[in-house]
Amino acid sequence: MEIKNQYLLDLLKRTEQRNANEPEFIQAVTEVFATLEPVIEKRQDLVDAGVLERIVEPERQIIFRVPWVDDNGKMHVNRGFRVQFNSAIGPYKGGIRLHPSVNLNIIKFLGFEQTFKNSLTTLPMGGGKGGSDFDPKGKSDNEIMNFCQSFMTELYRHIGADLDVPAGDIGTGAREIGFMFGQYKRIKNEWVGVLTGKGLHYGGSLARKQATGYGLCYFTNEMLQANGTSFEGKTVLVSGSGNVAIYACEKATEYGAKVVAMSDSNGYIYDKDGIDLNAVKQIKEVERKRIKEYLSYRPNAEYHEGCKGIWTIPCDIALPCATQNEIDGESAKILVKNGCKVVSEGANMPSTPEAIDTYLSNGLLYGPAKAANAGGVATSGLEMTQNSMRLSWTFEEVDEKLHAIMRSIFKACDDASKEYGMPGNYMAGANIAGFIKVAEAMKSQGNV
Ligand code: NDP
Ligand code: 2IT
Repeated sequence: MEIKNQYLLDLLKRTEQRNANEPEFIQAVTEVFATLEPVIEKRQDLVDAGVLERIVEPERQIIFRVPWVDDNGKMHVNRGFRVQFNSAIGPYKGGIRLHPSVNLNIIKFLGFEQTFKNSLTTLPMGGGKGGSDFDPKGKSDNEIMNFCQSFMTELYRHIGADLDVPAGDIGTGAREIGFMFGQYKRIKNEWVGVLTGKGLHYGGSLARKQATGYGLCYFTNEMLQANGTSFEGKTVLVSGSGNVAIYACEKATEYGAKVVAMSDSNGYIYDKDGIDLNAVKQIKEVERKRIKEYLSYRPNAEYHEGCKGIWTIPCDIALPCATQNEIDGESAKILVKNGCKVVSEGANMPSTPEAIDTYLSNGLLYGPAKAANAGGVATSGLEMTQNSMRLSWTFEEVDEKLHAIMRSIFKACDDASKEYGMPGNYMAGANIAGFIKVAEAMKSQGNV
């Protein structure tokens, strides 16, 4: 990925200088800029309107103290973030990540990506992201509740159903959303759809839990079909074993593929007969234990320490569904050497720039995160619609809408890649299609 356009190079340099020590944010901006050259050359009006200078600067960034007390009465202090990146096409929208690695840089890269992803969904949602360096692992339900209530006690004043609608991400699932929603309602004394990913008894949408993983497979299936192939009979690796990974595994298996490996941050399991997903759900969704426990359900499977090794297993299709930069250049080369033909991203920015170069130069089909994993936030958008209408759709209705959205996202990426002279480069297509809608909206709204 090389940028030649002088205007983009100068702006990237200024962005790097103004955001020193934010490598993931700069990585995300660089990737988008590298694919926008043909747009910039055609659309001087967008350059004149200062759209790019504005799009790399969040509209608002909030950082706050989150004090909470553990079960032994000890006080802890974490740092909370909400970055409201862009509201050109709708209220800020994006998840809340709870993981010790969270800092402003991580939340900014995620908020930047979210802006383009949400644009691709076809729904009216702007981009935002939040989180904390709180580590939910090993905490009791009571400690999780104390943290979530403290987090919301500050966050509530910055969000709203027509302003900013957070949701889940790493470390934030239905349990955490429930505690945050309860605290928001209590403080504001109003019941509104201010969070998505809610429980089904109180305004959550059917199929939201499955949406990111299913959507990833719907997108990947479109990409495979457009290139004359399918999931049928393919060997698949799915990294991670959280919300996205579990439902990617489920849908890929339904499509006739065999998923042979999954992982967590400690290590990976390899089951040559195909993953027993009920065992994984029991371990991860019910017991909240480590993936290593899989061996007690399937003694013939293998467990290996370290998460990178998963990419050394021969496969046809890799679906990274854990975290950023989990596939580096070296892992990408091993995947290619072992015959992998497709990489489609459930996680946000799971491939390093070197990995992406390796996919593209070896002719792999590459489904970039902001298109491939957009099914989660799209279904959050559908949850917002149901909340506003005060009704709930059936699982089938939501799933059908999700499927249609993923088809339209693939088409938008495919069309843009062709229109701008890079057919088959869905990363370029996703960045261009996502960008143009936000840029047009920003230009129309003037200097804001
Ligand atoms: P979960 O918390 O449910 O699961 C995360 C999984 O990834 C776990 O298996 C976790 O292992 C692993 N993981 C997390 N961090 C690391 C790390 N630093 N190194 C290795 N493994 C790690 O999160 P989700 O499934 O919701 O999210 C996974 C990815 O998908 C993220 O990139 C997220 O941003 C993205 N995403 C999520 C959406 C959603 O709707 N939830 C929508 C779109 C994208 P462990 O348990 O050991 O930490
Ligand atoms: O990265 C993502 O798109 C998400 N974590 C989902 C965000 C949402 O608002 O549903």
